[in-house]
Amino acid sequence: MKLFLKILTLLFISSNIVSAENLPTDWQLGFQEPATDLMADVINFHTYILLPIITAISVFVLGLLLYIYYRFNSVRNPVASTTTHNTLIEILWTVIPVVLLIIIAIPSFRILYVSETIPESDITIKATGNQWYWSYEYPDYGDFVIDANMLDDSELSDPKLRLLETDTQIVVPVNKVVKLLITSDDVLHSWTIPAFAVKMDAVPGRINDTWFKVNKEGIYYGQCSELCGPRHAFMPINVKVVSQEEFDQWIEFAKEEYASLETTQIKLAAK
Ligand SMILES: [Cu+2]
Repeated sequence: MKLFLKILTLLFISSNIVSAENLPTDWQLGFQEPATDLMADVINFHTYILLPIITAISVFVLGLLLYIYYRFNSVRNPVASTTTHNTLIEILWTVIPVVLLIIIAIPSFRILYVSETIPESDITIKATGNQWYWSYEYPDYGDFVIDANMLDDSELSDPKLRLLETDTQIVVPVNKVVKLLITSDDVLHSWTIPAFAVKMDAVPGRINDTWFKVNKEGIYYGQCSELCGPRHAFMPINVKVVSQEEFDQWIEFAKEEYASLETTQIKLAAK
């Protein structure tokens, strides 16, 4: 019982703890720190609405089971009840779950609506999934292509970045609405950054769109989240969020740097 209480307390506490960096951490149980208002809403919804409700339901059902096990076993209750109906209880066990589901549905649909409704965007980025790297285009700024390949373990600056760090990053300005167009060149992939509450399938022959507005500068990490082949776990996603001035400088650099490069795609096609 003590152990059970300890686990329950741990679960409750951990759900409120967020990791200090924009990285997953060892033994992490809660979410990463939110970098968008949307992710903050998702975490609040989880921690203050969903978790208390499901915990209360689980504890209540467990309590009932234990009580029945104790009170109505053959020793304490040798003559079994022949009751078949209880209208009041039947109404209660129908109405209470309906009310609970409505309480859950209202904030849940609100979050879903916000995530699906793209506000007027300041910048558009197109992300294309490839086996097994992501390539990015900035259609507002010319026709350069950035390929982001995972760094090998030997190239990492920090071992914590294993399977997360790429050779090039996409850069976006802070506090600006970024519209993301997502597609694939081969099979299904999924573009994800947990701290942004963004996860969108990359589907060949189709363009999906989503958006994010990051409120803190920094580097954010994600990974392909749709099983796409043997190197599915080796096509991470990096987003560097910087000030508008730094972004303007970077765009000038990127136009030169990546326009002249033979992209991985062209290299592969030539093989
Ligand atoms: Cu993939």
